[in-house]
Amino acid sequence: MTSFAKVAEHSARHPKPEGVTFEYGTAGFRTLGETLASTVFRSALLAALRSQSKQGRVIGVMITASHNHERDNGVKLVDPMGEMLQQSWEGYCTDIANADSDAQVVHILESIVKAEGIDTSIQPKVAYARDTRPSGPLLQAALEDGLTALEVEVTNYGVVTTPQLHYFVRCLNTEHSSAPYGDPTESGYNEKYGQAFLRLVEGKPQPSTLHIDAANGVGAPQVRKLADAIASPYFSIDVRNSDTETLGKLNIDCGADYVKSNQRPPAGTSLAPGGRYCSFDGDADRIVYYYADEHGIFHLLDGDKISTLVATYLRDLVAAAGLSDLQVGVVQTAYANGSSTSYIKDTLRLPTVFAKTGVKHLHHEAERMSIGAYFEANGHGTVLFNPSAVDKLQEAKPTTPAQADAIGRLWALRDLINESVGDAMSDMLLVETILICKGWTLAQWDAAYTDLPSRLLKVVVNDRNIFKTTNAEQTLTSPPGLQDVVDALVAKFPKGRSFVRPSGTEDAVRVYAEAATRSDCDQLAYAVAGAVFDKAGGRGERPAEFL
Ligand code: NG1
Ligand code: ZN
Repeated sequence: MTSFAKVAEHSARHPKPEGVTFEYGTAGFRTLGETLASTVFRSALLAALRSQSKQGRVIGVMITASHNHERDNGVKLVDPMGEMLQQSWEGYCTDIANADSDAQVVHILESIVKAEGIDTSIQPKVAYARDTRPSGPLLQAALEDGLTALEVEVTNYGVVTTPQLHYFVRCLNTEHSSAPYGDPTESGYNEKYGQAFLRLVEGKPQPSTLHIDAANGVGAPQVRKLADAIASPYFSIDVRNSDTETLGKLNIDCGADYVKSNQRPPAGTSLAPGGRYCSFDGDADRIVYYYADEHGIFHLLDGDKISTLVATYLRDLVAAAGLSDLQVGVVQTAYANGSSTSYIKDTLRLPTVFAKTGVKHLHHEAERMSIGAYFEANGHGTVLFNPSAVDKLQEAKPTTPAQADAIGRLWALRDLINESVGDAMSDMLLVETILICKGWTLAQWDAAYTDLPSRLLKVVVNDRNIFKTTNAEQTLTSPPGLQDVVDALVAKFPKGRSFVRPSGTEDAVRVYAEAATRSDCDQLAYAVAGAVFDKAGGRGERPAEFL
């Protein structure tokens, strides 16, 4: 029987900072690392209850702030199949993080036990890890104190990527099932993905070196271990921005978020024409590729380019396997470039839907498809095989060697993909596989369609909670009248599109715009951002670079 007797005493060691309100957002809690100890301690308590509510299955806890600044940190819970925490529990997280006293922390735990009908005699189990941030060790200690208070059975994975932790959780919970996901260790991870990769590429021409910008984060040591496990010229890599020791380097002037937001290579990287480059973010769940053409012009291959590449490849394989009733679909968010959406609909003729920002929303939409590829434009995404698709693959009776080969490749692809969550390393191996099999350069991959110029801006306002949206976050319902202003501005620009939504991870409002030309796009973006600033309580400097 789990007792809450020790909770108040342990909780007193991690006082909640005065005047701070915490919110479990799109990717868990995320804020200044130095303010997070109480929240991480309390997240440990909730992870224990969540585990008991899931009959003692393992719940994951990851301490990371992804692509954000090094002084930030965050914590999120991972559900038993490696997916994001069920949304109905996010409110509990927010409530307990904001509890004003140690007694209230205990009271909230008791009320969750009651509301969820939790059997507290079940042994709770939690697996946890952190990224390379300097505040990580202290927050980990707070987490461990919470786990000790509830006598949780723990597995500490140390410093690993976020998707590795998701993978471990899924492995731990399927270990003794009829479909074990894999060995729940780092070497099990490297083995599973590395072997699947080699199965798919062996016998094809070998690619040139891939230059990987690891954002000075945890992806650097981990991708090196992956390469050691693969130990093949099919995966020849050069890891840059791999300094996880020096303070102040994580995600600074490098990494997937920098490259995508600024649409330029990491600082200090000159791109050799024909060279192959990619960037991870600080916890290695996002990846973007890029190259320079013969004129030295930078070209970005973002999450939309990855999802179209992957969806095309899967569609062709499914057809080659003779499994025409297996439908490949694509899930995007409103941040997907308009050209990619048109390409999926009009050229690939595949079903596509828009989900709200945040991978949990995309993941749920993709679960509804036979084979669903979901990617955010920023490079976070993966592919899901619906259980009915897996059954069809199992029942498939190939009548030709070509069909048998395609079915074998679909199985190998399923092993190559981290289905629990978007994973820079697994996605990288997937992209590499497709490029190797097609014998394509990055420019050949890029040729499918041309992105419309786009711009993403941030506006700081007094209260971002007044911003409410509908229509997969593309239409504002509040503040009143602001959507009409956006619509009127959009109407002025050919191929114009713009939308405004509150960020789920930062205290700001995001403005996205695209249009037929760079100049139109920038004018539109800054006009919308200016309108948000003027009409909805903008703070600081008015966004007005071009007007
Ligand atoms: P917010 O801050 O809600 O826009 C950002 C990204 C999301 C997602 C989360 C989690 C954009 C525009 N937004 O969310 O796609 O990745 O962070 O990290 O890229
Ligand atoms: Zn990340």
